[in-house]
Amino acid sequence: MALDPETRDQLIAAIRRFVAERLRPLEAQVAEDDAVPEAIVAEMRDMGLFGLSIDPAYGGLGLSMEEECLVAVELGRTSPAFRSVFGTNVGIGSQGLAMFGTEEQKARFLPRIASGELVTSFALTEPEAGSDSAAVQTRASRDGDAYVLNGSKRYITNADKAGLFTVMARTDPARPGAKGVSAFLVPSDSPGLSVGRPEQKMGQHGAHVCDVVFEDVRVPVENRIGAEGEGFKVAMQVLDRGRLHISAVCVGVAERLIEDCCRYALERRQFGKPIAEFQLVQGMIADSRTETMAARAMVMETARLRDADAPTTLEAAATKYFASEMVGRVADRAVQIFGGAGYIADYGIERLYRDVRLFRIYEGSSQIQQLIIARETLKDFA
Ligand code: COS
Repeated sequence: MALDPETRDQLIAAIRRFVAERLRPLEAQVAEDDAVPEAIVAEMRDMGLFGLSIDPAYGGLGLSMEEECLVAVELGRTSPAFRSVFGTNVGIGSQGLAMFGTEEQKARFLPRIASGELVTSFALTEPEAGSDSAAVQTRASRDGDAYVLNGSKRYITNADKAGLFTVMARTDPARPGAKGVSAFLVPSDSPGLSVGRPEQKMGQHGAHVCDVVFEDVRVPVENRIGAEGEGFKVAMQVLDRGRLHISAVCVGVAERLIEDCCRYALERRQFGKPIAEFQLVQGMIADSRTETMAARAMVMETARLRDADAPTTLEAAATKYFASEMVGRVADRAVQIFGGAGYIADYGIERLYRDVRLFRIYEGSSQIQQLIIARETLKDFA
């Protein structure tokens, strides 16, 4: 544990209150405006949310993975767009640097990432490199004491707000797969870097994804993370961690949906009594509760393994696979329990139903998780 239990409980209680009192009332507005109000972002900075995972030596809270997951569950109890505001700083945008950066790189960037002054983004995906992330074509050619980046990235979360990108680019065109890829820290104001308009998405409105284009962008050699050719492994290890965090968010959304379903089922009357008294409705609530408990147990167990420095590639993939599919089923049952109201925007259930669909796609689709789980399992018997 990075925190003593009392401080941890206070932090979790403060976040639970913040979610209930400040974020939940704004859900519909954020979805409509496709933007999180700046006043809320400022409150998130003040609470230290941008630096949850960052070492206290650089101004973060330095939470353990288990603590971070407990916090992520709380943050899951509202629209996922809110967590996205600082999610890249806590996870995929900062962790390449935090885990593999030099002391000099960390001292240069992490304090501003932890405070939220600098928003970070993770630029791996490309038009032709989605699930096949080792196929990145963005080129980083060495030129004296710099690399020159050319290429484009797609669906990059928080790109429009980012001050710093972690970019995976090919340094060795002779090596087409994972081994030719290196990772770089690229400030967003680098000449030649441009960010496209936020995409219109099915859900998670308020969280933005954009294209990022590199045209002869010069990046100093000292901004490379790790050795040349190690960038793919950096990205994969960042994703191992990110997948666990996302799974915790899935648990939070599922718990929120169950709460909404129970309140509604106790209030809504049909055939002369609350629908909560009908066993077919109870069956749906029981299935949702059971699966959410199972996902929570997987998240916490995997987080404890990570905190004990055990390998968690298999466990993180299995947890992400189960938790993201689970919350899809829970959201589907929620629409069913709410019936007509579940399909009407005013109740917010259809919004969460659309929001959770993304969890089965980003940070590795369910099919990619299956592939990783099978590979890691077969490895033990080969
Ligand atoms: N941790 C450490 N190293 C890893 C790793 C991990 N989790 N996963 C792979 N590697 C290493 C491998 O050990 C291998 O190194 P060696 O050649 O030295 O043994 C290298 O990276 C290449 O790995 P692999 O051969 O498994 O690469 P593949 O091209 O087969 O791809 C998958 C692996 C499909 C698992 C990977 O591309 C992936 O996760 N894709 C989904 C990407 C994703 O999540 N995108 C979402 C966008 S980010 S929001």
